Amino acid sequence: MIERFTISIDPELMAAFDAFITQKGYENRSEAVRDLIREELSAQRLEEAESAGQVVACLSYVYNHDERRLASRLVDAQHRLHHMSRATMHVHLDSHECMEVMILEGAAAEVRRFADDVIAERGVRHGQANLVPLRPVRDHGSHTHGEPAARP
Ligand code: NI
Repeated sequence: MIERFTISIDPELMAAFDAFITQKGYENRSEAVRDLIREELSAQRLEEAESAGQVVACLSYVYNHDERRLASRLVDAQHRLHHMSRATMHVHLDSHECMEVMILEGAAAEVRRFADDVIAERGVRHGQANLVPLRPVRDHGSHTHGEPAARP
């Protein structure tokens, strides 16, 4: 069941929003609005969870592996935080540049601190962390991963 609602908006803001939609490649306004609402609600849940809550996070960054001390500092940091690290992917972009993507899970504050530390490292560029709050009860039985749902 889909709910529909109408909103009032001034032409200038509408034009800016339409430009945003085009730039982001959304099919239509509804999809863009849904994503913005989800993002905002998720940010709010994240704030609520920030003190004690658990999150999963995707941390990505680019660095030059010729900076030996940086490369080993990053590896040291990853080993120190191994209890939060779910997966790390290292991609050699060219003969010098590397991109790493880390999936972290842990207390929101601790994950945030680690991500901020890595991003702030000198020589780390394009650092970004996307924290996703986990629901209080993690129920993996109620959704599928594309396979047909089991019949009752
Ligand atoms: Ni590399």
